[in-house]
Amino acid sequence: MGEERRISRRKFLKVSAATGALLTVQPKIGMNQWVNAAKQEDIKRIPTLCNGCTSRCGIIATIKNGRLIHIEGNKEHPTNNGRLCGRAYGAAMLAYHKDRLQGPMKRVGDEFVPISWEQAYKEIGAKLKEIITKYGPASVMYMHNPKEVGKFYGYRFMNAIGSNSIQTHHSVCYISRDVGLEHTIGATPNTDAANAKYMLFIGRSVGDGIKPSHLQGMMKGRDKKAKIVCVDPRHNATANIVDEWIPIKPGTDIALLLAIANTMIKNDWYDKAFIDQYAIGFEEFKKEIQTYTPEWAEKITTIPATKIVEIAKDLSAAKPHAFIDPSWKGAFGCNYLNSPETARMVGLVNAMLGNINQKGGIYFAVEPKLGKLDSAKHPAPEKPKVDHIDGSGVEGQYPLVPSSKGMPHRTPGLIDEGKVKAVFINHFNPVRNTPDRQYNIDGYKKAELIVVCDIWMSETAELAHYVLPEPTYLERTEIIEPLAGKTGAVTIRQQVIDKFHPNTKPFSEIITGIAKEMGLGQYFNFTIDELNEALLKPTGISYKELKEKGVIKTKEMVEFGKVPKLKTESGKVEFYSEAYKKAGFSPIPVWMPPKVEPKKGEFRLIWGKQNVHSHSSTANIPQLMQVTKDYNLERVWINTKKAKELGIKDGDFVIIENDLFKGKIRAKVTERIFPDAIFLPGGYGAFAKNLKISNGFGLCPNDFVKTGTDPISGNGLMMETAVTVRKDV
Ligand SMILES: Nc1nc2c(c(=O)[nH]1)N[C@H]1C(S)=C(S)[C@@H](COP(=O)(O)OP(=O)(O)OC[C@H]3O[C@@H](n4cnc5c(=O)[nH]c(N)nc54)[C@H](O)[C@@H]3O)O[C@H]1N2
Ligand SMILES: Nc1nc2c(c(=O)[nH]1)N[C@H]1C(S)=C(S)[C@@H](COP(=O)(O)OP(=O)(O)OC[C@H]3O[C@@H](n4cnc5c(=O)[nH]c(N)nc54)[C@H](O)[C@@H]3O)O[C@H]1N2
Ligand code: SF4
Ligand SMILES: [Mo]
Repeated sequence: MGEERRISRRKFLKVSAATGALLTVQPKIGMNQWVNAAKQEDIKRIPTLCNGCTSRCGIIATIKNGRLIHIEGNKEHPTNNGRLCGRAYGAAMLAYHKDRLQGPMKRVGDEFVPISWEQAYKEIGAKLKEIITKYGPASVMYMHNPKEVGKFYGYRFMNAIGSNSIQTHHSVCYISRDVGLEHTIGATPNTDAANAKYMLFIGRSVGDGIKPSHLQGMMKGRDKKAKIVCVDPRHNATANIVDEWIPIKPGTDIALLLAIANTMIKNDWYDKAFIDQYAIGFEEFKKEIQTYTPEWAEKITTIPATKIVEIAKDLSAAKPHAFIDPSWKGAFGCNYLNSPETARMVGLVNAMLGNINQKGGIYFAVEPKLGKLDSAKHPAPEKPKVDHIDGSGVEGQYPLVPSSKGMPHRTPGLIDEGKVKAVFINHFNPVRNTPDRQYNIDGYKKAELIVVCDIWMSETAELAHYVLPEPTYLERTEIIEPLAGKTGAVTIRQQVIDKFHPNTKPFSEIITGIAKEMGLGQYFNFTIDELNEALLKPTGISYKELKEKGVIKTKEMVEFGKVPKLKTESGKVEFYSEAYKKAGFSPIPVWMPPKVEPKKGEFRLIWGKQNVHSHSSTANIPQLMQVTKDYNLERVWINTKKAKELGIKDGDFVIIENDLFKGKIRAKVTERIFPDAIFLPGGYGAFAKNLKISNGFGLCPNDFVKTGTDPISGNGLMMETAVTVRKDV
C-alpha cells in the first residue's frame, strides 16, 4: 500500500514539473495524502554527508516515506564524531526550499525559459564543439569548489575535450597557505591538538570557521590543560574559550613570526638536532633574520616585544608537543600580498619546534589509495599536456601557483582578453564569492557560453546561458571519498530522500549527457555504482557495507615519532627554497608589508566566517537567516574609540565607502576589534534576485575589494582594501 502511494506521488510530481517547471510543487502534494502514506512506512536511518560546508561531516538521516524527518551526526565519522553544527540543520531543509530550480533553463533575452534535458545537452554540446573548433579547447574553462564527484566527472570531461583550463575555489580560500607550506615542509599538515601542551592560532577561528574535529581536538587539549593563544585583529568566537587573545595589526603576522624565529634562535630554544638532521638552508636563514627582533616586530604588529618573547618561550618550552596551527583562510589563506610568506614562516617555526609527526605537534595525514575503472572496458582520456590558460604553474607568469587549482578570480579578465570563451561552473558562485562585483559581471557577460550547475539562481547563474539544476545533496548519490587523518577512511554521500523535484539531475549524469552529445560517450560508459565498486576495490571494503555504515576506517596509520620524507623538492625542511629563487622570489622568507596601507581616516576592511553561515550560500535559508536577524549578526564591527571619534553609537547606520562601492549597514561598536580595522561578516550581500530571503540583506566585503593577484601563490588579495566609515545622517 505504502509503495503504491509513493509511486503515485512520484508520478504526480513528474506531471506537476512538466506542467509548470517554475512553480513550486510543495503545496500540491496534499498533506493528508502524505500523512496517511507516512503512517504505513517504516522509519529508515541512512548515513550520508552534510553539504552545509566543505567539511562534509557524517550525518545519519532519519527518513519516513521518502521524506526527511531528522538528522543527527554520525558518531563514527572522524570529521565530526557525532556532532553537527547549526548550519547542518538549515542545509538539510534545502531539499524543500521554495527558491530551488526545478528543471534545466535557457536564457532567452533577459528571461530564463524551461527546456528539456535533451535540448540542453544538444545545444550545450553543439556550442562547445563550435567554440573548441574556433578557438581551441583551452578556451573552455571548468570552475568548481571541488568535491569528489566534480573532480572525477569534471576533469574526465575536460581531458576528453583536451582542455586543462580548470580552476578551483582555492585562490579565494587557502591557496597561499598551501603554497607556503608546500615550499617549506612539503604539504599542509594536520594538528594533534588533543595531545598538545601549547597551541598558537594565528587568524584561525575554529569557533567561527567550523570543522567539528578541529574544535573537538582543541577542546580535548584544553581539557588536558594545554595553553591556547589566539592572534587575531578581533576577538573572534574562539577567543572566548582560549587562554589569551592577542590583537594584531592586520596583514602583519609575518613580522610576528619572523620575530618568534629570531627569538628562538637567539636563545637556542629551537630543536637543533631536528634542524641539523632534517633541514636545509638554516644557516642562511639564521643570518637573514638577525634584524627581525621583537622590538622591530612590535613597531609593525603593535604586539609588545615582551609578549612576542613570551610566545616564543612558551612555544619552545612545550616543544615538540606544541604547534602553530596551519590555519585555513584568515591570516594567510588568500587575503594579503604577504600571505604565502606568512605561511612559509608558519611551516618553518613549526619545524624549529621539531614537531613534525610528533604527539601534540603537527602531522601529515594518511589516506587510502582508491582504485580505478578497468581501462579496457572504460577507456580514460589522457590529460592534455599544455600550459594553464591563466598562467598557473607557467614559467614567467605564475610559476608557483598549482596548475591543478588555477586562479578563478582572474577568469572575467581572461574572458575580456578573449582567452576564455566558454565557462562551465559547478557548485561555485564566483560572481559573489570573488572580489569586485562589476569586474565579474562585465567579464562573464562577454563569454560566448556560460553553463552553471547549481541548486538555485545564484549571482553566477543569473549570468548564465544555461542553468542545469542538481537535486540537493540528500537526494543524490556521489562517488566514494577517501578521508585523510591519523588513520585512513572511506566515506560516501548517498541519496536518502526521494527527489523532490524530479526534473533535476546530479552532476555525474549532466556531464555524461553532454559528453554523449559531443560524441565522447565512450569515456562515460559506466554507472556511478560501477565506478564506486572500482574505487573501493583496493580497500577490500564492500560497497554494501559502506552504504550501511557511511564511513569505514582503512588500514593506513600515521607513524607518530617517525619523521617522514618530506614532499619538498629536497625532501627536507626548506629554510632556503631553490624553487622560490628560480621563480624570482626571495629564497628565504623576509619581511614583506601588505599591499595596502590604510591612510589616516581609513580602515582596513577585514572579514570572516560566522558560525551560522557558509560563505554567501546559506543566508537564503530562512532558518539560518532568522538567527542572523535575532542576533543582529549582519552588523559591521567598529572599535569603540574610533566610533566615538566618528560620532557613531552601537546600532547606528553607517556608510562604508571606497572608490568601488558604497553601502549602508548598522554598526556593532566594540572593544573587541583592532582600532584601524573594521570587520564585516562574509555571509551577506546577495544580489541574485531569485534568492528571495538573502537578496539585498547586509553587505558583502567583496564589493569593496578591487580584483588583484599575489604573484607568488596567486591569491585574490581579499583583505587588501581600505574604506572610510561615517555615520549615516
Ligand atoms: N561557519 C562556517 N564555517 C566554515 C566555513 C563557513 O563558511 N562558515 N567555511 C569553511 C571554509 S571553506 C574555510 S576556508 C574555513 C575558514 O576558517 P578561518 O580561516 O578560521 O575563517 P575566517 O573567518 O576567514 O578567518 C579567521 C580569522 O582571521 C582573522 N583575520 C583576518 N585578518 C587577519 C590578519 O591579518 N591576521 C590575523 N592573525 N587574523 C586575521 C579574522 O578576524 C577571523 O576571525 O572555515 C570553514 N568552516
Ligand atoms: N562574500 C564571501 N566571499 C567568500 C567567502 C565568504 O565567506 N564570503 N568565503 C571564501 C571561501 S573561504 C571560499 S572556500 C569560497 C567558497 O565559494 P563557493 O564555493 O562559491 O561557496 P558557496 O557560497 O558555499 O557555494 C557555491 C555555490 O554552490 C551552490 N550549491 C550549493 N549546494 C549545491 C549542490 O548540491 N550542487 C550544486 N551544483 N551547487 C550547489 C550554492 O548555491 C552556491 O551558489 O568563497 C570565498 N569567498
Ligand atoms: S561543519 Fe557543519 S555545515 Fe559543515 S559539514 Fe559539518 S555539520 Fe555540515
Ligand atoms: Mo574556504
